[in-house]
Amino acid sequence: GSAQIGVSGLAVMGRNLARNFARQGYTVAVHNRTESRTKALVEEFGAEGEFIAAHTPQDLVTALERPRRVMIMVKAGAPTDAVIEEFAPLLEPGDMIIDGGNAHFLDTRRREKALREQGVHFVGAGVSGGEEGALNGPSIMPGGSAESYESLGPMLEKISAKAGDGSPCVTHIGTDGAGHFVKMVHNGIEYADMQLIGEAYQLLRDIGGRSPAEIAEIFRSWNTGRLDSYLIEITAEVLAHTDAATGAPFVDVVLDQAEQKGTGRWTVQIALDLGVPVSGIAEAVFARSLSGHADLRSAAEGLAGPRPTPLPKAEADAFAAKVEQALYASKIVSYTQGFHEMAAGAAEYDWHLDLGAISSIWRAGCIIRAAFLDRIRAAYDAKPDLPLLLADPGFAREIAAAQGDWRDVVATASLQGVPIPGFSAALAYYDALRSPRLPAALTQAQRDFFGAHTYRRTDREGSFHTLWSADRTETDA
Ligand code: NBP
Repeated sequence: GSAQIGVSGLAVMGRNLARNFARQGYTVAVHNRTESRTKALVEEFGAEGEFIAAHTPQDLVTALERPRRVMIMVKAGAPTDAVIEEFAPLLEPGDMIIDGGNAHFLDTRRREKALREQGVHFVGAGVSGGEEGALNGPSIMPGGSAESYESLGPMLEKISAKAGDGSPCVTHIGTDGAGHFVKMVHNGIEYADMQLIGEAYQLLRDIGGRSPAEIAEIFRSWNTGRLDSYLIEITAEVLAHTDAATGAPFVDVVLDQAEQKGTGRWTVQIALDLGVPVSGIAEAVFARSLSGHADLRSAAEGLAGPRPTPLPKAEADAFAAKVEQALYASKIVSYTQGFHEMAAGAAEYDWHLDLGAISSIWRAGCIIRAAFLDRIRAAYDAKPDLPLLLADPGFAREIAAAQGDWRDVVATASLQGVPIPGFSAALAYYDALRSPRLPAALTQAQRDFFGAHTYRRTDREGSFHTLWSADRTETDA
């Protein structure tokens, strides 16, 4: 065979990735369960490069040079297993299967282990950036063996997005499921970013008294500063958009019930398993979930509480500046939590995650791309084992400067009855970490009281239990 790569699964993502490879000069063998998609790709885009249309998995494998690289881009879950089962018997030791779908990293670990026994490299690769990214350059997070990256890396570097400094937005993340794990956390952070932006919007609207078009202008100005990011940019575009049918601001005609495909939920589920407090990401997932409970929301209609009163015009600009501070500080917190989850995942699964390199491959090609990621990169460059991102001297200084406004915004929202779970959870996380004493001491005492769960003391080593139902003397546990 003469093709350098095969792509099986030619819905939006697979088709665009195949075109991206072809445009970069690779010969691409293409295959899809339903053959009409294969035909359509070659008919519509065949002129963009060298494609070999494969009727069957065997045809695809035959078309490939060795070691073979088969990228599968099908619906995550059972379809991925089905496609792996079709290809695996056709491959030889040294060949590679790359799963570019949104697989759960525990599935990727299982698949990698099974294929390794056969000598086939299985590369779970997170691919971010949606269909546009797939075509013009995604951020790619490949896991799998270091050996597979030697063969695959240069190709992925070619098709990947390039950061402002020209470096490719792909790096070998780590073995087995590391790539899909990091992609999962990326998506969790994306949920948090979107939630925080949503809260800023609601504050500017309900308390700031601004129209969607005015808020679009505010976001545009923020986008020239430290919040410069793709999500802020598209938020401004959405808010400036008018619904053609009604002439109303577009955002006002969209039903306010958010949906989700699951990666944010996974981020929180795994964080719970790892014991990592990702409260900001969790609030973002819960906020989507709450919005979708139309039944609960209508049952709550008319419950007591304030309705926000917009500030006088003269105060609105100052308020917007405070919201920017609160948004930025909360963003630092949600990235801190996401990076903590990656460090904990690395410890649990024995990966060597380079957190600075990971932040730098998110600078282009993915949904959370932002100027901010250069700052994170710099923080890990300065201190690769940084235990707490927000304690990096630069971020700590910015939070110190932002916190007065952050507290003001959270307090104002609370008094006015505007829900901002992301901003408040972020602030609570920050204050809890800073607190010299936490009520966890009381929790431990309660646990010892009702369940003899024991406690440790501040003044002596060891575990202790108080005989609560007897004479309340303390015993060594
Ligand atoms: P879909 O997730 O919609 O999957 C459709 C593809 O899966 C088609 O090629 C379909 O073949 C194939 N397929 C299914 Br469904 N069941 C199959 C089976 N049992 N055997 C063989 N093929 C099967 O495609 P997508 O939106 O292009 O996404 C592909 C992957 O990339 C997913 O894992 C997705 O989560 C991930 N992803 C998507 C985006 C995005 O923006 N859409 C972004 C990042 C990652 P058919 O044509 O014969 O039905």
